[in-house]
This record gives sequence, structure tokens and C-alpha cells, in this order.
Amino acid sequence: MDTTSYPDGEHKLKATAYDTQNQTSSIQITLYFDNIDNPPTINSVSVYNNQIVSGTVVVSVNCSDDKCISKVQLQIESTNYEDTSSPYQFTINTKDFSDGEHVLTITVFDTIGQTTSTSRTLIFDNTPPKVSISTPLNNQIINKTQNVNFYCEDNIKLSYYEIYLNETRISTSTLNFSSASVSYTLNTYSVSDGTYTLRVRVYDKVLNNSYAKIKIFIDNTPPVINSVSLYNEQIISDTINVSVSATDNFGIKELKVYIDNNLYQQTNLTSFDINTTNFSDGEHSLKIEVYDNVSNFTSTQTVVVFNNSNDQPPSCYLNFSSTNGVVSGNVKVYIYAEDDKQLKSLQLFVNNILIITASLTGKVFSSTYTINTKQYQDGDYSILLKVKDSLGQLSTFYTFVKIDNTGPTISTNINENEVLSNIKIITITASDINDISYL
Ligand SMILES: [Ca+2]
Ligand SMILES: [Ca+2]
Ligand SMILES: [Ca+2]
Ligand SMILES: [Ca+2]
Repeated sequence: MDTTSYPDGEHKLKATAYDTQNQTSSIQITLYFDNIDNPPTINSVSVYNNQIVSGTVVVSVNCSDDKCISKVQLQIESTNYEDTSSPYQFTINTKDFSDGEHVLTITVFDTIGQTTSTSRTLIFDNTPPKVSISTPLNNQIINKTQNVNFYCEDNIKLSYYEIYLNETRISTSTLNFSSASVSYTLNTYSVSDGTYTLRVRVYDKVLNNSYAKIKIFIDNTPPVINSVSLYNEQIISDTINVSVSATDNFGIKELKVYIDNNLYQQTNLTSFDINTTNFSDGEHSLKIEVYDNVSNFTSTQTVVVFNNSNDQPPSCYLNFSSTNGVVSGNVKVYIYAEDDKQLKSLQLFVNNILIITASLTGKVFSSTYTINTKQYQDGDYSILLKVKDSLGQLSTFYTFVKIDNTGPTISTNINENEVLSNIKIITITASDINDISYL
């Protein structure tokens, strides 16, 4: 029987036999004719066009055939892979190929050599991005807010970046191009001063990554001025060298010196000269600002007296009547001052509290002030007199006084109305903050 002259499918074969008496007997059998074999069908492939892949990629091909599949081939350029049994899978090491676009041609064969093909274009990427930090510079000292600028690029496409300060991630953001220039504002006040590693890590779409790092110093602390080789109201003449002792956590950069609020010198040394002959005699304000490398600064201000005319400082003294240095009630204080040219002012302090101030004129001053000591508690006090001349030259006079406005305390060992007989020792006890003079 030639089955190809019949359509594929179910057929009934019936045979009838006759004997000479014309009696019959039949048999019927159901048969299936199968002469058509269609090409295979590819149902799905586990990668999609323009998919970016790296490392090892498994490509699965889901296919079927009306009869039987003999094999599936996958071809990348001149490299062929073959799988003869289901599931049809291909493990591709993308590192065996160059980065970039590659066409995967998938061909499914059935048992009579009929084929069906499809292709997928994949992008291989085994190259990490590149990143470089332009600001700050390596080993730069920074403060306040500082822009962190970096450039990154990838052979295929970037995905995101991360910025780390030491081990703390302080920023991250997505990137969607093959290159990017990024500026991030770092607020250095959010961390303590110190030495840090700033690291920028950049990822491509398949998480290949690389980083750039720099060392930075964060310094929001101004210098500390330990001392200046001039004291307040010091009298100076001609040219004087002033030295400044200052420290900073990351180093001193320079000093700025102002005389009467005008910039007089700017120097990276720790000392400077003042030529006082370029100024009028008298009091001048001297301000010194000490800067670190990122312009944090500390200033100190003093008054100095320039004297190039051989003007002599004033002299002064005071006295008052007391009994062995002890006073009470109203005390008359006699003050005397004199200068070679002109007096200017007087100040009187009790225990460093200013109680009398006066403007003076002329070369000689003398006056008596009355001080009521009852405004003070009993005890020891310092008396300080300061007199300045017209140049601002200072003269001082210093003494002590004991104030006692309280009488002695007295007691005895006998009682009121006590009856005494024979011999009785009577004790009288007296005490005072001052000495007892007599009983
Ligand atoms: Ca087939
Ligand atoms: Ca890449
Ligand atoms: Ca500093
Ligand atoms: Ca004088």
C-alpha cells in the first residue's frame, strides 16, 4: 500500500473474504497515515535584543517540532555551539569575545534536517567604567561646603555612582549615559575635622565597577593664638619685632596685621616688624589675624603706645589715714599724679572693680576722694590706681587695706545677777577681725 496517495490521518482498512458458497467474513482495522513533517517552531529564547550581558550567560531555547528535534545550534560569528537534547541551553563565556554588539543566530533542526532560525543581538560588556576626581585635589585641605567634581565614562553605559567618606556612603545617584560629569556638594560641617578618604565608585549596567579615591583633610577649626610678644598698653618706639605663637590642627598659613584697622602687613612668617616712626605718638590699636590654609582665622587685639618723642610716663600715688592699715567709716583718699607733658585720665579700682574715673588735664593733679567703707563687707581689699598721660602711657600704684566696721565681740563666764563668794576667777573673752587694742 502506498500511503502517500492518501491524506495523513486516520483511515479504516476493511477486508472481506468470500467462500464458494458466497459466504463472507470481514475484518476492520483503524490506521493512521503520517507522511507530512513540518519544520520546527522556536517558542522563546531567554535573551532579548540589545540586552547588555557580562561574564557567563546561559541562553535557553524553547522549541518544538511536530515530529522530533534533532539538535539546536547557536552561532556567534565563527563560534558554534550545539545541543542535541532538551532542555536546549548554551553557556557562553562573553569574555571569549570582544566587548560590544554580537549577533547570536539560533537554528533548530528536526530529524529530517528541516530548520528554523532566529537571532538576538546582545551587547557584551566586561569592561568597568572609568572615573576620575578633579576636585578636590589629592591631599587638599577643605572646609565649609566643598564641591566634589568627577568625570566617569563607560564603554557601554553607566548605571550609578556612590560617594564614600571613609566607609560611609554619603551620596548615590543613577546615571543613564555612557559618560557623565558629576558635581556633588560636600558639607564638611557634618563630620568632625580630620583626615578622610574620599572615594567615588561607578557602576555600569552589568555592575562592572571601579573607583577613584583621594585623601582630604577637613578643617573647620580656626588657629589658636597662644601668645603675642606685646602686652596691652606696652610703650614702644622706633622699630619693634613682634612674634606670634599660634597653632592650628592643619597648619598656619599667614598673619594679617592691622594698625588702627588698616592692613599694615600680611606675612607667612610668625613675626613682623612695626616701624612706629611712621605713626603719630600715642595709643594705637593693633589687631593680628592668624589664618590657617582654608581661611579659618582667629584674631587678637591690643592697644599699643607709640612714643618716639622721649615722652616720659606719668607717676602717681595715693594714701589715706588708717590704723595699721585698718580703716572704717568714711575714708579720705588722697591721690597725686604728675607727668612731664600732660595727664589724661585716672582710674581707681577696689578689688579690681572700677569705682572712680576722671579725665585729667595739665601736668599735675592732686585731689581727695571720700569713700564710705560701710558699703563693703569687713575684710581685706586691694586698691589700684591707674593714671595715663596724653600719649596713653600708664602708671600704676597698688596697695592693700583692711576694712573693719564691726566692734569686737565680748563674753564672760559669769551670769547676770550671779552671787559670788570667796575667790572667783572671772574670764572676759573678746575677739575682732582686727586686733583687740585694749580691755
Ligand atoms: Ca518536523
Ligand atoms: Ca562597561
Ligand atoms: Ca585649622
Ligand atoms: Ca608723659
